[in-house]
Order: sequence, then C-alpha cells, then structure tokens
Amino acid sequence: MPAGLAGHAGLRADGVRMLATLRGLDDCGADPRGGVTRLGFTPEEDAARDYLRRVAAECGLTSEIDQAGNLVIRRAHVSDRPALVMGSHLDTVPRGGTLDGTYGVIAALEVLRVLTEHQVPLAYEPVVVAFANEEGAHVPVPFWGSLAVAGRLPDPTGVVDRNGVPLSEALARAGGSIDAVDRAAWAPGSVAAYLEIHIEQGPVLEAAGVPIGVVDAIVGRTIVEFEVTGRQMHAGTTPMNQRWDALVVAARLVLAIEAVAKDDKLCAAGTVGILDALPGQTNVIPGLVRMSAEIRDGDMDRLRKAEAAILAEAQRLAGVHGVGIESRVTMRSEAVSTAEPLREAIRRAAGHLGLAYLPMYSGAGHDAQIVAAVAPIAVIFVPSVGGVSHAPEEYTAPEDLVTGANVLLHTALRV
Ligand code: HGY
Ligand code: MN
Ligand code: MN
Repeated sequence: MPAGLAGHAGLRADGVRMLATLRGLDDCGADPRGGVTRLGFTPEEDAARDYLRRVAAECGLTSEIDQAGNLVIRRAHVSDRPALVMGSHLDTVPRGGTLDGTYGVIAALEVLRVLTEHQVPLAYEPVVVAFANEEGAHVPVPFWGSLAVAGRLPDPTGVVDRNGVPLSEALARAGGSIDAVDRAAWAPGSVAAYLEIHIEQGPVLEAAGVPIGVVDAIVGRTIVEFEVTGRQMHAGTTPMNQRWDALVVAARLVLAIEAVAKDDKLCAAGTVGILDALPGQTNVIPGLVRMSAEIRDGDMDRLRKAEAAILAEAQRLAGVHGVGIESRVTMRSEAVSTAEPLREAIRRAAGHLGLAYLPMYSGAGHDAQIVAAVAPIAVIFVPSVGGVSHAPEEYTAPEDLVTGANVLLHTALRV
C-alpha cells in the first residue's frame, strides 16, 4: 500500500449497508415466475438507475446519466485527477439472478462511500459506473454502455429492440440521446484504470474453497443470426419427400453448432439460444426459422475458424436441403487479458485481508473487456454457489459478497 495510505489499512466495507442496498434493487424487475427480469432499456432498468441515484443523493454523492444511458456516480467535490472507475451493469437476462452485474455496481458504490467518508487521499478520482444494457437481451447490442464509453459503438441510429421499437425512445427515457451517444466516450487519458467485481458464474472457486478469483483473461465471443427459408406448406397433404421444412434444416444446424465446439473442439463453447419457427402452427410446415449461434473462445484465431466452419456448414446444409440460409454476424467481442499491475494490486489486497485467491479465466463476458480498449482493466470474482448464473437460482453467500467488496476496496487503495 502506498505509504500515505498506511493509516487506512483497517478500512472495511460496511457489509450490512451494502447488502441492504443490494436488496433494495430486488423490486426492480422481480419476476413473478422467479428470478429477475430487468432487461436493458426497459422501465425496470430505468427503475434500478433511479433507485441508485436516490441512494447516491442520500449519501452526498452526485450522479448523472451519460448520453448512452450509463449511470455515473461521483464524489461531490471531484478532483481533476484521472479516474479510477469501478462498476458493472444493472440489466439482467430474462429470469436472471439478483447478482450478475448488479453486485459489481453495488460493491463499487459501497467502496466509493467508504473512500468518501474517510476522505482517503487516492492517486485517482474514484468513480462508479453502471453500464447500460450489458446483456443485450431486449436491445440486441450487448455491451452497449461500455462500447459507448470506449468510443466503439457501431452506428446506433437504426438500432431497434426485439419488438422493432427504435432504441432512441427508450434511450431518451433513460436520460441519454441517440444523436449524442458519441459524447459518452471517455476522453483519452481521463481513466487511469477500471476495476470490475463480479460473481464467478461458474463452479471453480466454490469447488476449490477459495473466496477470491483474480481474472487473467476474458473470453471472446461471436454472435451470428441465421434466417432459414424453406416453404410453408400443409402438414397433412405434403408428402415427406416433397418438403422444404425450414425447422428440420435448422435442427441440423443446431447440432452442427454444438459439434463444432463439443466434438471438433474448434472453440470452447457453442450455443443456440434463439430458435423461432414460423408460422408456429401444429399443422403447418415451418417456412421460416430465425435462430442464433453464439460461440466463445479465449483465442481469436480459433474463434474465427469456428465461425468459418459454422458458416460453411450452413451453406452446405442449404445446398443439400434446397433451402435458403442467410447469416449475419451481429457481434464480435475480443478476448482480452487483464493488466498485470492491477492483478498484483488485487493479490496484495487479498493477502492483506488474509484471503486465499486463484488465478481465473472468465468464460463469461464483462464490460471490462470492452473498456480494455481505452484503459487498463482488472476483474475480481467471488464464488457462485453451484456455479449457476443466468438463472433464478444464482446465489453467492452474503459473507462472500462482503469479502469481495473489501478486496475491491483494498485494491482501489493500491492502484
Ligand atoms: O453473456 C455473458 O457472458 C455475460 O454474462 N453477459
Ligand atoms: Mn450476464
Ligand atoms: Mn455480468
């Protein structure tokens, strides 16, 4: 720890306060079927931002929404030093958990409160950010908010949500502006480092009985959307050998995408999460299928080869079965490494607190990997019970959440 901060070695997060703030968000998108449905750029995500703005005001912090809809919380009297940004996202997948992303924002806010209350003289100005629409569940631009601060958002003007409604409306409701999202980009040199704490979402830490993961690299991801076009015909009168059934071909493509990852091992993971057959009637041969492929790997060369293999197989299936298959790559996120000096700060923080830690790989995506284009990044993990996430059962023991916040705090002191 820098000598000037030695008097702060005993600082701790207020765990009771942090957990209460976290629970305050449970109402924003609580799903009657269980879990949380707080999709990006919906009123539920707006409510979460509003709630945190009230909390920030109550503790004397200032907050604003940038032009991309990101919530930014600062001390009332900011210095002109470069920022140490800490945060994550508030949006969820449909029926997700209460912690994915949200925990990272709430832990960062707790750290900012402690640093402010104790007037800790940091080298950098601590700032909390809640990035908008990380999941991309409703507005299919995952990492929207972090792409905006990194100045990497593709042209946003034509973006529509899954119901075809232009994003401009929801963005304006959130406090941003589609015509000014480029103003959300962080000025070069204005951010010294970005720290994100997150639940692991996998089984490693729990199995090892270790409370802290120090992420060394984050997975890369490619998303492809397919349209399979066959012929819509009568399900009873059309002979089985005279059909162009889009769903039957799509089913073969689903299995091919699994095989590329599972059997051919061209990439670490391959998933089809969207499969819509139209017109969706028991007595009509599906004429159109819309489906997604999502592939991940830590090596971008491998990921590109896996993508090429899937696209080639789609074309082969189209030829063999006489249907049309159109594909569109809608997202490519780069695999990244975290910054070693920040990893060292996390390890020292954990050591200072008497905690064991493990180097970890992240198979989940995080806003940090987008921010990595403009600032050094680090990611801290806490254990996920059963390794479950993107599901209502997602859970981390409260004491582990508080422990993680203390590691974030003591990492911030060492940056
Ligand atoms: O999908 C992901 O990896 C992230 O949780 N959004
Ligand atoms: Mn997630
Ligand atoms: Mn997340």
